[in-house]
Amino acid sequence: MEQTYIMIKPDGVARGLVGEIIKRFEQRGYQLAALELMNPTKQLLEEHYQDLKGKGFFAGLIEYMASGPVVGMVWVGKDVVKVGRKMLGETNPLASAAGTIRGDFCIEVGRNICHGSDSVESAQREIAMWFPRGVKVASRNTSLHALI
Ligand code: 3AN
Repeated sequence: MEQTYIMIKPDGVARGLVGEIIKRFEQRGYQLAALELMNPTKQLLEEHYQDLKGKGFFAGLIEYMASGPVVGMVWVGKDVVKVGRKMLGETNPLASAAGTIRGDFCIEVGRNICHGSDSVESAQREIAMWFPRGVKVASRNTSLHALI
């Protein structure tokens, strides 16, 4: 089953949006497979955002991400990478539709509440990086979701 890495950034945690974000993924029908509140090192954040190293906002992004605890999660289910990104909204919150997390809760690209893997390959890389001890997906009572 497909997995994705979703991270609630320091602003999302500070604003008390952890429960709201978990609720949306649960209600959609996805399964939570791992969750950790942590204070990531700059080294881990630089590795996570390695593709953005050349960008002018990179140093500020690392500072902000290291400024407080984040909540890292692995969510599992059908097409969860693509659908998870849709649920998050666009990178720029102002371009995000109402009903998405960014569209409902923020207006600044530099404070956009959450991260979601952008492909199945990135998800595998990010899950291995953030949950190095591995993730075990419990079998689920599928009768709840059998018709979905
Ligand atoms: P996404 O998080 O939607 O996949 P990326 O990977 O392009 O978007 O950017 C990663 C993070 O970098 C964003 N979530 C945002 O916090 C930050 N970021 C992206 N573009 C900008 C920008 N123009 N100015 C400031 N921060 C940015």
